[in-house]
Amino acid sequence: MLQIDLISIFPEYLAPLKLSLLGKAADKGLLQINIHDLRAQTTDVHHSVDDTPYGGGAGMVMSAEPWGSAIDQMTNDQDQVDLIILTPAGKKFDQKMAGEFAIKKHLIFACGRYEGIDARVGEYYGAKKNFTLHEVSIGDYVLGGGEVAAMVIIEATARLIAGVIGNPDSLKEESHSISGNNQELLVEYPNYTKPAMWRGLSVPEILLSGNHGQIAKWRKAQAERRTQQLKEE
Ligand code: JAH
Repeated sequence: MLQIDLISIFPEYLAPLKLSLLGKAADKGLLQINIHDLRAQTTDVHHSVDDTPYGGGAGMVMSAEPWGSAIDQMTNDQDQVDLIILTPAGKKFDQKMAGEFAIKKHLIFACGRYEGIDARVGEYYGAKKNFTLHEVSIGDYVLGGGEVAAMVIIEATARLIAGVIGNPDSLKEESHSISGNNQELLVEYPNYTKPAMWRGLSVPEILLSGNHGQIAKWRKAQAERRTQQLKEE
C-alpha cells in the first residue's frame, strides 16, 4: 500500500485527488492519500508561512520551520520516506520516474508557493538517513505553486499500481508504446471508432478489413511516421 501525503497552504486546490479514479483506488485499499494544511503548523497569530529573502530581492520565501514540523509529524526515524519537492529547478518528471515512485511505500509532496521553500528543508531531509530527496519539475515553465505539478505526478504514478486502472489491457497496450531501455514514450498510431464516416472524413480502409496482420503493419508504419515528424519539429 502506497501512502501519499501532500503539504500545501492551499489544500482545497488538491481536492481532485479525492475524486473518481484515485478515490476508488483509495477505497480499494491500493493507496492512501492525505492532504495537509501547512498553516496548521504555524504558532504565530498571523499564521505566517513566508518571510523576506536573505540577500534581498523580490517576493517571499517559505519559512523552513512549518515544513519541518509538518514532515516530522507524519514520519518516524524507522520508515523509508521519499520526499518530493516540486520546483522548476528540479529533475524533469517522466514515465520512468512514475514507475519508480509507483513501487515506493511513502511519498511526501511538498507543494511550495511564492518564490519557493527555504533551501535548508531539502538540505536537511536530503541528508537524513531514512529519507530520499527528489527535486522534481514537470516541465520548463513556472506555475503559481507545486500543487498542480504534484497532481500530475500522482496521476501518472497511481495508474501504474496494479488494480488502480480498471482495464489492465490499457496498461499492457501502453507498455508496447514505451521503449524498453529508457521508458521513452513512443508515439501512438491514430485511433478511430464509429461512425465509419464523420463530417465527410472516412476511416482508413485497412482498419475495416479484418486483416489483423496488415492492420498491425499499418499501425507500426503510422507510429514511425508520427515519431519521425515529431523529431523534425
Ligand atoms: C512555482 C513553488 N515544473 C513545474 C513547476 C513546479 C513547481 C513550481 N513551478 C513549476 C513552483 C512556485 C513556487 C513551486
